[in-house]
Amino acid sequence: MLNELLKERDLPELLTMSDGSPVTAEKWPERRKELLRLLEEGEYGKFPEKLGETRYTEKRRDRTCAGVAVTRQIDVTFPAPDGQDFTFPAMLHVPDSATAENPAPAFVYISFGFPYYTPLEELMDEGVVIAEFCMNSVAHDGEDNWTTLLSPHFYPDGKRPGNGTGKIGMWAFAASRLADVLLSLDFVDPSKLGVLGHSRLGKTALWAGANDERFTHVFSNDSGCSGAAITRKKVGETFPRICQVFPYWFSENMKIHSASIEASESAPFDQHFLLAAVCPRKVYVASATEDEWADPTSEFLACVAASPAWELCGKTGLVAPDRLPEAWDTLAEGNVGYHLRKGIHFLSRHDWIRYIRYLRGE
Ligand code: GTR
Repeated sequence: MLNELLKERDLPELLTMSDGSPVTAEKWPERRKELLRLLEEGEYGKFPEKLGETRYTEKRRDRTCAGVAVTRQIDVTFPAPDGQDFTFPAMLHVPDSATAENPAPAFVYISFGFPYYTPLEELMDEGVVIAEFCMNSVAHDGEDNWTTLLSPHFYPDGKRPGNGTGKIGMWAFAASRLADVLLSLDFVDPSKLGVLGHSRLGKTALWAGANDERFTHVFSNDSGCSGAAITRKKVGETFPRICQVFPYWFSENMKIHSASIEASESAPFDQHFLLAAVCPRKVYVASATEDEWADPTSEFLACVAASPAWELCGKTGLVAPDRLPEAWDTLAEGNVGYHLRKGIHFLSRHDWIRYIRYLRGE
């Protein structure tokens, strides 16, 4: 049944190199680079290059969560493309159980603002480190003609080349810089480093995780259009609509593929390329039953369509019965994970707990 549903989407071939030759396991790293290039060129813009060391300073440290954790407020500084330093604030939430002797799994959590969607006491009780930053302290989530925060460091004259990064790329780059910080801490287990975001920040987490191979687990919560959801025959939000409302999230070139539904359905990529670019690492997608704007079926089908990449590399992709998921299904056995929560567009405790279990390898 799932194969039939995928056929109807008429997706671009994942396992054919751009020169028409078949992708082999040996050629996977090369194919992964092609996928990233297609997504850079057509959708998000070039993923920024790291130009030097990331530094941080601690501004404040408090005991939190009834005294079982410490929250550190830090400023993270990295060299921007114009040669100047850029600094953004972040929070490190560290449960007492995370020590050098017992390093903990950790998430970079890209947030809408402190403390949205963050059930911190439960998260600390689960023993995971959370490093969060707010998108609006890196790049303003609105039209600013590239004049505020990180944007003018990329486009000092306000002009952006066709494949110049959009705001999703800037947020994703900041997630990588916060990973630099986490990976310098001895109480973090580098073999369990997740990146997570909800909705527009789920798109961002996928883009960060697709590019930065230090993220071992990549989590997309209700990311929908231009995130985990297949674009071809998607319901709810479409490329034309998202680019009309949020053009600054994407590259200028994305306008080519968002000019019409037909244009979006003949792009040389679809969103299963984004999930597959995480291979051979792990990617996990979650949907909510009432989130029709994101389109749970198209999010699920992207997981199915991306899975052959893992199978080619001798790993399991999504392990799922041959039917569409039902509410509360959790499919977390493979290197592609998925769950369908009942309810609305939201990052809930149910979602967090499943992500934590997946990150821990349970
Ligand atoms: C909506 C947008 C979605 C999703 C959502 C969110 O307005 O259409 O793509 O990103 O915002 O971020 O909450």
